[in-house]
Amino acid sequence: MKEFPMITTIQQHVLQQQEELFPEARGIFSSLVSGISLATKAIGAQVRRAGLGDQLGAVGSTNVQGEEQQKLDVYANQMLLHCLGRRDAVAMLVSEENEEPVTFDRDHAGRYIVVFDPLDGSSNIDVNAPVGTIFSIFRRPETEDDPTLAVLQPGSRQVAAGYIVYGSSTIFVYTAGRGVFGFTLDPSVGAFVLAFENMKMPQQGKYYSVNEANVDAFPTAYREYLARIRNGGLGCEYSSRYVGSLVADFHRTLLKGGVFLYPPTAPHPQGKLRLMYEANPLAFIAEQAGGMATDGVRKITDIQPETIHQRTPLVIGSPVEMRAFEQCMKEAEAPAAAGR
Ligand code: AHM
Ligand code: MG
Repeated sequence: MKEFPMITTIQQHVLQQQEELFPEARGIFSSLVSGISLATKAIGAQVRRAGLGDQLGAVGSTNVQGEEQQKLDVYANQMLLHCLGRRDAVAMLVSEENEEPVTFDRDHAGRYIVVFDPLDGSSNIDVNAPVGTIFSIFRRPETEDDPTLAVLQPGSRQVAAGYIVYGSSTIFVYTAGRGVFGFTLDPSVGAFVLAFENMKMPQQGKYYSVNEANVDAFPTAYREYLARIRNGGLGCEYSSRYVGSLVADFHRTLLKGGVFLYPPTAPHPQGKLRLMYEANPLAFIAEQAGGMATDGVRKITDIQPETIHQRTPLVIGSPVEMRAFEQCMKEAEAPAAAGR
């Protein structure tokens, strides 16, 4: 009899990993991933239809960051809250679009906190560029009753993290601390199917990714680093690539190697990106794939957050580019220390 190639869906994969990693979790963790997968299939479908109905453009309100909310931001947020809020394992949901954590009174059943950016890069939708969803999962600390304090955990405590990129295809990338796996949405099956097994970032890439329009406002060490990259100081000829959609820029960096930077600038002295639902999940994935992530001083995953929507500078990428960045930071510190 002819043997047909079999597929592995994200649910099957998570169940297998769960048996190995969290035998005590009894399907709980996979139910969270199923909730995210369901919500993001619905979000992806709306993103693909953008322009056909009335989904494009702003709703006329701003979110907690003071940023204009797009209609699809609101839809994506509601869909994640709806699909995850019904899972018994969820104690709290924290979203870029909500000022405070959304809590569920489930006594001790709710053991996980899911933090997410429902639709990252949403200002790109109107021009048909890729956008994404980013998430991070923590255990709820047993001894902390205050929801905000329960959420404020460093990235090193993430149980799992991932992102979905709505690009030329829809791809779901996740880690639960044992490697990074990528799944492509097969629209004919309606499932995310394993397509990238144990993803590893190349040691060095040929792309650097940064909003160079801001370069005059970057700290000196960042400018020196970019000059080194451009002048062949890292032993390779680089090209620049910048979508302005973090998930898309990071996904390319994961597959092709290189470095992505969002440095501190004058309007954003703490950087623009958010620690808990942008930097942390991508840093966890980068580390699992053999890469690194820093805020210029510390590992991203070592930062103890002080507020839920806190911003951070982010430099993330392949080991060669990241070590060269650390070197630039050290050299910038040395004369400063000598002059003290
Ligand atoms: P958002 O969460 O409001 O969409 O903003 C985050 C986005 C990232 O996707 C992207 O890396 C960055 O903003 C681009 O910012 P800029 O336009 O300043 O380069
Ligand atoms: Mg975002």
